[in-house]
Amino acid sequence: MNEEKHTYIPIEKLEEFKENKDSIIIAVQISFKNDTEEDIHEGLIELTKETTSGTWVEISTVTEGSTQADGWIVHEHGKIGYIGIPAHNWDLSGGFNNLPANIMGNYFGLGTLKQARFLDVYFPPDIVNKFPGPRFGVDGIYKKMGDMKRMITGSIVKPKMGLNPIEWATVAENVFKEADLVKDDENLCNQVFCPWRERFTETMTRQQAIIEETGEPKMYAHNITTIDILQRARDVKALAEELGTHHYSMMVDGIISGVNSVHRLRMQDDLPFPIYIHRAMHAAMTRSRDFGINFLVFAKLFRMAGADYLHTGTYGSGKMGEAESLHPAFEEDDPEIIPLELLDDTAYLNRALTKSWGDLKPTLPMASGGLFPGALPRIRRFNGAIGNAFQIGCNAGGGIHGHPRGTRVGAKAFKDVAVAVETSEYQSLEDETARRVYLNDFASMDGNEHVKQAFDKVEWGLLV
Ligand code: CAP
Ligand code: MG
Repeated sequence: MNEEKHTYIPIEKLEEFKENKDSIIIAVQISFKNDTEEDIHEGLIELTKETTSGTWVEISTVTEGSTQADGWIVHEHGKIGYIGIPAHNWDLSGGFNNLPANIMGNYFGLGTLKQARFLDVYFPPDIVNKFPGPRFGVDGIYKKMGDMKRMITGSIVKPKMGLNPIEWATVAENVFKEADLVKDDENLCNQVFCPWRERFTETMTRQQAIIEETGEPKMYAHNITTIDILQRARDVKALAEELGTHHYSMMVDGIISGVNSVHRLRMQDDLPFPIYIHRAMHAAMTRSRDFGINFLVFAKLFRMAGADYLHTGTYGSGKMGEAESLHPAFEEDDPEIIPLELLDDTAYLNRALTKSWGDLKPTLPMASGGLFPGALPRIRRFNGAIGNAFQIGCNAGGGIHGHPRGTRVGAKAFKDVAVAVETSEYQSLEDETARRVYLNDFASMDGNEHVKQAFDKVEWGLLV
């Protein structure tokens, strides 16, 4: 069991997969009693009963028919159980409001379990294809961004709260003058100090003027996470039509409002706008190694529900994560086995978001959280190593507004580094030293002082 304790077998790689491929399969890591093989098996039986048709004691009301909803253990791998759940246990008419109780409901509360971490989920293709997936997807988003052949660069207006609409829009305008995307922060919506209508109007008016002046594509992800998300989306659409603009996405705090709210928004054909999912609050469930839900599960659900953009981390280059290494397994399309601790690495998440999956379009991963211009080369290298090249969005809040020469110059530095790492010369460089030399030479060129100031800023630096 020792070697197994530290590895994970992707569900589709199980030797028992073929005979279980028409069922839902969940992978859960548990701790039970003394964690002997027998204890783990017993704990998995308890978990299986609790998440399908059973309860904590034998009952007299079981019928021959009721066993159609029973779950079973597909495979055991160390402390990980792969549990089969009949596909019909998911009331598809209930969408993503019925699913969670079937795959991540009661078992976290079982007092007998000393650990329960939901690692991964598999759905049969005919379930996956019942969901719409992204309306635009990676290609559709890049088409809206003029098919730019580089990472999309964006910013979150900071301070994230407290600015009035004019102040907010002025910061946004300075970003739009250089970079591609501006988003509301996760907690800014319609506060008294920054009503959404005024913020949207002031921002989109400025954005429109910059688009007309430069001809460059721009995108504003406007937070509609409110009581009635669909009504707010329709109100935003009506205001945008009044303003004569359409360069915006609907941003939803997807964990907070629920996958179902994203799916319902995606199903509105009168609201054909990109859906941008921020994952605020995810860490309350994803960070613990004892009880929780791996973000990989949410990434799959949000892709099915229709997320065009989804925050998935920074390959360990920012404030939200430990520095990540690029495990060789991630350079394969479908690794047979991976180190368990890497299951929520950005590389694995981004592969899940973008690899072929039923009829679903790929969702564009967004990297955000403590980023700065000098962080982009490392992100580009990791993204290229998993086969996604420049197809990723990168946002910086403090890493743009904290530039010594202010927001506009910070946004220019952020965008200029994204351009610099796309040159064929840079892309041909194999080793870290050569890449570092190239970028420092680039920063030392006349006219690139703003980049050098970003690389020299002690809290930022240069990651290749
Ligand atoms: C980043 C950010 C993002 C989180 C998201 C923030 O600001 O706006 O919401 O980083 O993290 O509020 O911290 P900075 P994740 O660029 O100033 O750090 O993408 O992991 O959900
Ligand atoms: Mg934020």
